[in-house]
Amino acid sequence: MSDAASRSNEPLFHHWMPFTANRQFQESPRIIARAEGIHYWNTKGEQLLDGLSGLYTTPAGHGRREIRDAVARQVEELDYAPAFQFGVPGSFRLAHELAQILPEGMNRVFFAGSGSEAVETALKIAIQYHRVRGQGQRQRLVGRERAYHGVNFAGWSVGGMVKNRDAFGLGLPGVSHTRHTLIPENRFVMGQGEHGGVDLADDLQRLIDLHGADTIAACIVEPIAGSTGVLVPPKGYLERLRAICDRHGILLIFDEVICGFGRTGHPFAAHAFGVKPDLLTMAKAITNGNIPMAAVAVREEVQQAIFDAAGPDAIEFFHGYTYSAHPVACAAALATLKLYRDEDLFARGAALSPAFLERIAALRDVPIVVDTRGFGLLGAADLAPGEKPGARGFGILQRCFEQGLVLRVTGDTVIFAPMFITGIDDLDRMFEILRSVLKTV
Ligand code: PXG
Repeated sequence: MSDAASRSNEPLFHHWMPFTANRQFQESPRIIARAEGIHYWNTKGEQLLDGLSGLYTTPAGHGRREIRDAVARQVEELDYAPAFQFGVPGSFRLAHELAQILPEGMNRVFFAGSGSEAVETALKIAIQYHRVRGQGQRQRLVGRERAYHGVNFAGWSVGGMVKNRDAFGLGLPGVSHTRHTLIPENRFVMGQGEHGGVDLADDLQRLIDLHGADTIAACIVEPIAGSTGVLVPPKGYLERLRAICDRHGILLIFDEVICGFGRTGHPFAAHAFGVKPDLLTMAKAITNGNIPMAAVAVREEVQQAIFDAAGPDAIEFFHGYTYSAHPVACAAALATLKLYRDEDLFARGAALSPAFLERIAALRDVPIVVDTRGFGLLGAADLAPGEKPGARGFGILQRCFEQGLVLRVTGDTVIFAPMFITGIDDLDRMFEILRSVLKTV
């Protein structure tokens, strides 16, 4: 045992863990103590394969020296400066670099500290945009069933994960949801399904018919719904959403907190699917997970409308966080983008995708696997529930960890999101472990 945690007798119960069965965890802790490349080590010094790129955060691999050095240099040079009415050099450089890889015209970037904050920011920009253009009645927000847009109030309100909503009351008023896009006709399809795209997107039109377009500010979707189990948009779905939004003056927001930075084989899912939103949220892989950071990219005209409405010396947007454009996060992000460029990592991820998707699809031969889905380096398999929904999934998580594999489980769905630097042998090992565990549950 090499780490402090394994030697200490400190109780575990003081830390109230997020999205975790705390008491169950305290009974059998899964503690990750060290990481490098595509591996973790637990407190016993045993090696684990990271099949989830951190938490979709770390596609360039753990322990990248280039990022560590940039962070260390930045802490030495400027650890922090006030975020409001003052600037730091890195944020302007970073926003400029992001604008080079974002869809054309999405070249205004607002920084936040987490994906949840980025979502709140995007929704507030959307509402203010309409207000400054004399359409303050456009306040309704449209989300989707099974969506995950973080845990803050607007985010969970537009989100559609039932467990994330039901303990917290009514949420934001004026929120409507379209159906999710997982339909039986597209079962076992890898990539985009042929069925349902237009019909499902037309849910937005139905909400417009019901509430009136002039009450709707924005429609927010994850291009691929990640957390809920990798729901790939059927063909034509995103295009149809875009067309409906255009026809009715509704802003389209892509939440790319998971999809962004090469996960789809392209810089952003907007590129992968050829549909451009008005606002785009990103987080996680922006710093390769090394330092918390998130951002909202905004179409130039959206920002311009908000700027035009304010006096030349006025604060245009009464919003921001203490850690918006934190200098250390900016340094980590700049070093990360450089790694993505220097090592051509998005292309490397794209090149790995067919082998990955093939292995996900091949899980179909396991009797308890009832669906497989995937796109780029995001893949999932649904399992038939065991005696209680979620029990089988949790058992798999636990046993995979014991066998040396970290993946994600939601309910009875297993999710893989391998790093872009993963080798074929590593992929084989991951699926070998999963398959051996699937035989036991
Ligand atoms: N939007 C999307 C699409 C996300 O996936 C958030 C917003 C919120 O980001 P923050 O940084 O506030 O957590 C997310 C986060 C999982 C899992 O296991 C996914 C997320 C977070 C935690 C767990 O799928 N995504």
